[in-house]
Amino acid sequence: MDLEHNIDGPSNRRFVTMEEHIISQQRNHPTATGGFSWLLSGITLAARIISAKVRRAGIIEVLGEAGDVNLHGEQQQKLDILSNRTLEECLGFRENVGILASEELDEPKVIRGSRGKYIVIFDPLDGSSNIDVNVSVGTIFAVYERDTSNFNGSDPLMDVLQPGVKQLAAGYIVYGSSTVLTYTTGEGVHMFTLDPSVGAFVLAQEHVKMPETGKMFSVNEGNWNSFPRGVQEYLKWCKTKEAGPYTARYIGSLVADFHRTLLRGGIFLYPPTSKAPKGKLRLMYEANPIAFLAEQAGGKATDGKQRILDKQPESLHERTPLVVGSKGEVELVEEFMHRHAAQEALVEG
Ligand code: AHM
Ligand code: MG
Repeated sequence: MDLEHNIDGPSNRRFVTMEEHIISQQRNHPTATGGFSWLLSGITLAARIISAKVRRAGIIEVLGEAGDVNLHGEQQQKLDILSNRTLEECLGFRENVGILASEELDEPKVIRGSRGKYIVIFDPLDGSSNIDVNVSVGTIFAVYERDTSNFNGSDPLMDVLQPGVKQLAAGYIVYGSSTVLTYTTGEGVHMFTLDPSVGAFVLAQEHVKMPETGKMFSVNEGNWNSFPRGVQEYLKWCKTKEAGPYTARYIGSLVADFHRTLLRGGIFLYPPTSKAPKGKLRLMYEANPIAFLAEQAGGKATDGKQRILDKQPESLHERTPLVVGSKGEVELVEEFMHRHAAQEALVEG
């Protein structure tokens, strides 16, 4: 997209904000009403507020456990609860948002009985335990359309349980050394940096492409003993002379680990383990939006058996194994997994 020619008006301004970018993208869709950009601007507003709270976490005493009492005798609130409330408030003002679902809510929430046609599902502050040690955290979101034939008092959970392939938009915000927002509406992946001096997300990179291969793996190897054999064999192979040199990188914050993988290439894995036999990460607000972004950037995402975006969710908080990253690297892991699954089947048979 040529933004210079898409954005009207006399301007010598050298930057494009996220809101302007969305509007200019919508011009490619003559039937668009602007409602969708209104919704996404609710997410950018929440992201700016959460970013400010994350940056001031130590100062305003929102670290630690909810329920603690701070120096002033006030009830402390965990930053992930505050982030959740911020998203609920910012999106709740958008009359076209019908249902919100979040890691912090047991069940989907219908907004003021609204008939809004969009569903927003989010992890308000992923990796929040990292915040106590000043490591990057993030917000992840996915937007779906609600089945309007279901408006008459149907169970909102039924509206929410859609496979990732139906996402209209997805993205994340990483609160790292700077705050970066990355989103897709199915027309490529675009990246913005929060400029604190103007309080706006400014376009940093359009049509981000993930390198097709990349010798970097990202996995919690502390769980090695309970990884599936195929994953163990892939990781062993990465460390051989013939394959190497690979680099290991693991932050333990999905958004930050994925952000690096998107830009540098390589692979992120969270396989099933004995502690989390179905994987640790959540399908609806972690794996699906990340998988949508990965595919839009030319990468791939699988649970080891099937494409993440094709999985039909059974529940809001269900977990999934996740292997995501450069297409070539994900296919290599798939090969290792298939080979070893076949060998194991032969032994069992
Ligand atoms: P959370 O939603 O409780 O923050 O957990 C999700 C996080 C991800 O950000 C990260 O990829 C993963 O947990 C790390 O898990 P582990 O500490 O087991 O390696
Ligand atoms: Mg999370």
